[in-house]
Amino acid sequence: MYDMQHKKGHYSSTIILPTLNEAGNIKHIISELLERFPGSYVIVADDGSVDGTGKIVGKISKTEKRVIFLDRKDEREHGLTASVIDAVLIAKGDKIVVMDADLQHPVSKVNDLFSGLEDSDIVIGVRRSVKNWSFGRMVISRCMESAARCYFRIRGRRTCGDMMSGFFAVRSGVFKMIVLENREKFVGRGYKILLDILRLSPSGIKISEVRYSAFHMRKRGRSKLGFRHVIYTLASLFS
Ligand SMILES: Nc1nc2c(ncn2[C@@H]2O[C@H](COP(=O)(O)OP(=O)(O)O)[C@@H](O)[C@H]2O)c(=O)[nH]1
Ligand SMILES: [Mg+2]
Repeated sequence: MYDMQHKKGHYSSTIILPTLNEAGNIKHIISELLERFPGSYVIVADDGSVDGTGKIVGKISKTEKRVIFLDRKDEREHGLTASVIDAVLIAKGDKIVVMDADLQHPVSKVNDLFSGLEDSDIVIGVRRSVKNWSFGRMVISRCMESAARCYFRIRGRRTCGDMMSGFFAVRSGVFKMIVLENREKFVGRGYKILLDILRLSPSGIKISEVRYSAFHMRKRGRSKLGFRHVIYTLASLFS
């Protein structure tokens, strides 16, 4: 199994969870990740949740050194992308996974993402299908995905099976390099950091995919995706 190095006291990877009002989910996902990945750090990058998420994570991080609470409530720029970027810059180990904190991404697939990094720089979790999405959300998602694919093809860049995935892994060195060299080109308030990474990554980067079918419905809390994020995604594409 991938996650063995912890036995030597060496933490080999970091899992980043961006959060905004995930009090109903955060405890659950942290304990599942800690149990399955004893050699990983978990960074919770919280954007000033008002439902107590920060309090819960702060408390856990006091007794569990593998949990790092990145409290962004006083930051000037809020947003999912900006939060992940800040977390990447303090991430430890040579592998980074980014996933939602709302239990929609299967924890059971995280190991496949990590393993994929043995011979790729970026490994993307690709959803086979999404059930129970509203018609509107499905249409917007498909349109954005097609627009992204078209734009990337025109630019001669590689596409992948889910350009908008929020569930992916990147080698730390590659991730930090892309962020440090292009910080101002990321759309911080945006929702689709993977698009920025793919757009800004140097040619020659090796990308692979891990398919998963279980994209769970949210059980607690609600989606923060709004119309403005569509605009930010377009900005990610065309800037
Ligand atoms: N730090 C941060 N996290 C966010 C923000 N918006 C959403 N999130 C988190 O990003 C993940 C995905 O958000 P969600 O609303 O579930 O998006 P959806 O799955 O596309 O509907 C969840 O863990 C959210 O708590 C934000 O502005 N800042
Ligand atoms: Mg979600």
